[in-house]
Amino acid sequence: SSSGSLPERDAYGKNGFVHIKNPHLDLLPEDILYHFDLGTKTHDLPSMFGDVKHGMGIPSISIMLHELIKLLHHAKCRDVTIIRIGTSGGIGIEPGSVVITDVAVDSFFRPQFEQVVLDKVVVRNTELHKELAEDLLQCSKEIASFPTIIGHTMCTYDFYEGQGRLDGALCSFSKEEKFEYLQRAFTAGVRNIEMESTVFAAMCYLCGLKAAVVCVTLLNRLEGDQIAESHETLTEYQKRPQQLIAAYIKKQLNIS
Ligand code: R2B
Ligand code: URA
Repeated sequence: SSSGSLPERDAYGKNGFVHIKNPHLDLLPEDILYHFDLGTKTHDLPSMFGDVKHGMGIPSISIMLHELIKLLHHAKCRDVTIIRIGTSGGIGIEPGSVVITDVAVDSFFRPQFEQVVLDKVVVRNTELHKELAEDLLQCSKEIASFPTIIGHTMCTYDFYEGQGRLDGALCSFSKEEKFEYLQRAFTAGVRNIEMESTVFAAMCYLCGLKAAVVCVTLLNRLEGDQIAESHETLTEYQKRPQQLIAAYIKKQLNIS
């Protein structure tokens, strides 16, 4: 990759392998990952997980959620809270701001997700857990490290034309039309755009999971389309939702 010489890459070993900073680990005859119920002798971890890649967008997260929710069910987990964290494009807010979603909306700013089931369109609710969103906002005030707001999140099926970008391989609208659309989104209460929130909200709601969506904004879409901040800045931004959720979890567990 072009960012091979950046300091963050030092955390990784040669050939892209994850570097474990623990000299004792190599001396273990077997490493048992107790909480995952996996071990290096009992399981062929490279063949089980060596090709793990994370997808993007509604189809990827929906497949993952089907199986995660069934796993929670089979494991008889109770009172589960599930939080999607990630990146997004902001609308009219400072880059690096974190948006806690109150409702995920589609490209028409409708608070719904349309799932095609057989040959019918089933419309599902995309509201998120209000109290959880408020608790997360409160947490962000306590850590006070970066701007955080509650707002609507628009979920699209595409990163380029689907998010009104002028820099895709295809573009079938004018600059003026782009701004008019983003302006209307802002007026409708949309503060950021990403690609998973509607199906996430819909599935969690139907399955009775307390759910939140917390995404950092990498840019202000009223100012541009390209993600041009430095690798360092983007890495720092991406840590923000994790920092907020870590603070929330600590608070829930009463750890200071
Ligand atoms: C946010 O970032 C990704 C696109 O760059 C996508 O997964 C999303 O929702
Ligand atoms: N992710 C998106 O989906 N859009 C952006 O603009 C940035 C990150």
